[in-house]
Amino acid sequence: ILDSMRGRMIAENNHLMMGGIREYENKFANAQRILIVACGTSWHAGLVAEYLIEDLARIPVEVEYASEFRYRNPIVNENDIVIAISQSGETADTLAAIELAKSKGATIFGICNVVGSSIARATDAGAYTHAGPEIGVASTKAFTAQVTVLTLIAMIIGSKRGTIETSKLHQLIAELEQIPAKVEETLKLDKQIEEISAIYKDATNFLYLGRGYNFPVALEGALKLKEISYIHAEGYPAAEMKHGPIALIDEQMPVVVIATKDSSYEKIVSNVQEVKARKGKVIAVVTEGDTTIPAMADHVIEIPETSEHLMPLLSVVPLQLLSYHIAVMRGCNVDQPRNLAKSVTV
Ligand code: F1P
Repeated sequence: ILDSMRGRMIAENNHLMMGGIREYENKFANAQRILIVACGTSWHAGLVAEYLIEDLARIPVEVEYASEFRYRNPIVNENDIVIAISQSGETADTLAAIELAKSKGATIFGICNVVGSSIARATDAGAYTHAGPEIGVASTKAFTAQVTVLTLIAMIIGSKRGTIETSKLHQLIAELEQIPAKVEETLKLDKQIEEISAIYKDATNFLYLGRGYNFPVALEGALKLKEISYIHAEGYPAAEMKHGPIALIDEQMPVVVIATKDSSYEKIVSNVQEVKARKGKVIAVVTEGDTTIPAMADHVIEIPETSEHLMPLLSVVPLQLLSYHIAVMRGCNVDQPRNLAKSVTV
């Protein structure tokens, strides 16, 4: 991890996407703005990066669906850095967004899983996630790997720019080292999540709520359920609930709340109260040892504690397992969901 903080591990492992993070450290540190383009799960990883980079490196970040960006007339400047994220490296929308940004002189940094893919070749520099092939169509481990690379980028730029305190940086590095073991711990929740899945497998709608770093995770949880279980699901920032989705809540509505201990914890406690007051069924993902939300929730999934900056790496796992079990119980093909292609090349 320390090596990768100096850009070495990532840069040296990435022969094809020349440059790597280290060579572009200065460029990133001096960027006026970072634009992130991606689709689907990769877009959600980009949203986590917006929170990370703005918080740790204090550079403005915009995250765009490549499928929109490519068709509008966006403002892109020569001193912008565009990060393109794609598991397959073949997504046509993301490739077209890259070409558009390139034509306006921006520097393109790719984060891809597939070595030598079209997106890897179209970028100026980049980092491979090396997550191995995704067996199924829906991205899962690619998300974790993308968020890890993006976390390192935010930490590297933040330390270069002096916007992150050394003690904080060391704390994050130490916590990052513990993430693999904590993911293992989280995977042990499989049986419990299977039991919860059996209760809700016939639901027709799901709501996913999260705040801060867990907001993109709520979006990702909802997307996974849609993709592999074919259940209508919506992800929302919990604070937006009162602006519309709250009207949907009744005793039929399962609400997955990602409510780990972080800077927005007190606020999400009141969101859970709002859901319970309307008789919604709360499946809460909480930090181990929490007692406040478990006292209100219908089902509690406890995951290990970590810094809020790293929490998406853990909190996404129970949501992936929930979608997986519900899909299997509904007889869906989790590896090859209907209507979805591994690489969306049109
Ligand atoms: C983007 C994506 C995936 C999704 C599905 C369709 O792919 O939307 O996130 O799970 O496979 O494509 P990519 O650009 O990350 O390869």
